[in-house]
Amino acid sequence: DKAPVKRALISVSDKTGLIEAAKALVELGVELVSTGGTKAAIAAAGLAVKDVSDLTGFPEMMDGRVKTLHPIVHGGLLGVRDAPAHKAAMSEHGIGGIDLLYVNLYPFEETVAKGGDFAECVENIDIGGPAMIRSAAKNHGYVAVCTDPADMAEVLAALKAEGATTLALRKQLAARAYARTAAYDAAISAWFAQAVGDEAPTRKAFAGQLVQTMRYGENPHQKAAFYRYANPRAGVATARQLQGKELSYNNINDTDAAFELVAEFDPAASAAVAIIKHANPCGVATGADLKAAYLKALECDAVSAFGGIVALNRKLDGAAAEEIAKIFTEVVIAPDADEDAIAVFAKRKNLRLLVTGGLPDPLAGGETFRSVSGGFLVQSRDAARITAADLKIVTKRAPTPREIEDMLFAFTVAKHTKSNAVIYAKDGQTAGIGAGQMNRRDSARIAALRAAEAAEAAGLPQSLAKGSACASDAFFPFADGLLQAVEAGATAVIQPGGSIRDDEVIAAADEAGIAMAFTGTRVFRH
Ligand code: 93A
Repeated sequence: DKAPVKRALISVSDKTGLIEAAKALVELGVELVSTGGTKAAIAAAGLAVKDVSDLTGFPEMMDGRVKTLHPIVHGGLLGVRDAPAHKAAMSEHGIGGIDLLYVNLYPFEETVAKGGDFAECVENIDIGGPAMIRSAAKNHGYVAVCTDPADMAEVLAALKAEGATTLALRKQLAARAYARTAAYDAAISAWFAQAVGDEAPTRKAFAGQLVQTMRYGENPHQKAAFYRYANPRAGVATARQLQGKELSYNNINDTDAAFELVAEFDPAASAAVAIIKHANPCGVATGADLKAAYLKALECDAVSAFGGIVALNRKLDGAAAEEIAKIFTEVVIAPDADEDAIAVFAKRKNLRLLVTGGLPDPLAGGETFRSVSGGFLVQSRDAARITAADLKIVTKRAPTPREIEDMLFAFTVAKHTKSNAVIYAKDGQTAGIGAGQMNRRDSARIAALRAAEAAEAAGLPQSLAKGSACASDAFFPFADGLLQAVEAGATAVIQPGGSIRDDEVIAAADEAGIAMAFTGTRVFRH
């Protein structure tokens, strides 16, 4: 899989580092071929270099619009070196192989950024450069393609060390090359779309496959569409809808929140159900079966569950479906559904049933995006997973094994709840959820209120939070939030720790006789 480099084609608009690279290649015995300006620069440094025109027998023409767009160039980049028919074509037409391509493109993005007029921007759309990059990258089996000085440095290092590039390196370079041409074309289409006042081309430019256009977005005056990555992981974007109305923008957003949450619970260990409203959980529970888990999840906040999204971590069965069908539910999502469940839901025409064939991997990598005015934020997925081994017990009293289970359960739910998140949980059931508040004490208070009201609705003598574990997605900055949890009935607290007032908070916990553990990991979600 080693490929030596006998001939290199260099065509660069940004000539930074060009001479150094050309010199290094010449020293390695590589023959250089270049386009007009690049050739002039290399020749001026006293290095031997051929003109592309000498190869093609055609001059650069039409203001340079046509200089490398020729079968001699593309045949040299695309020819499969050990395919007999390709070899024959190369010798018949006098096509010599090009083993290394170094191209950077006309400065389109820079021209737009500096406010170039329409004609100037159009003239800076590079055609021949991307064509060569794409040819070379396609033929990575034999050709190394570089689109920036860092790529060149890697290739030079490989040539110096081994006199050849490895297939692994050439594949990496090809992947980067296509990312570069994709970004370049995305920049062109975004600029063009803006210039002609049409947003549709921008949507087309997303590296995704259109799943559906929605009637509207988060609100009726907003337009919306749903895309799937070219290579999606299991989840909402790959789900099959078995029945019900078309999914709305908010349905999809909420369903994703529900499914990502329920996927945290290993289906082999227990059944798990999450009920979501406005992208926040209003009830989460595990149980021996889905019906038991659903009833526990529902008990947490049956009022909010109305019109919610229900996600399950196991194949939906008839018994669970019967319970779910008792109240109005927008969407149900599960890895699969059995015949009984499908029969139960068939009577509920409006209920949307989605099956995915699997659960999203909570530990998977990948990125999440968020737009900001004039740009976007990218971060790696929150794949944090806290286990008992990660906990640092900071109080005099250590948590019991049962408390530890409740703590981990509550912290997992907190990870999927908008900040500030405070969760009370007991016996694999959320007892109270406080989400999306501007201060942690309010979240603790709301969670306590929910726990008390849920108990009242269920006719229980004491709050669901009695004897619960309390999770906080970030540290308690003061003791007041913790005291709120103690007052609600929590006997154990799990939180990241790391406040400058940790000592105060720990002292308050000790005084109240509760157990507390630090995770060292914060799980904000905004
Ligand atoms: O106008 S082009 O799209 N037509 C071409 O055939 C072509 N071949 C290379 N632009 C073309 N290039 C670009 O010229 C390269 O991508 C590079 O950015 C630039 C280098 O030109 P020069 O060597 O004359 O400075």
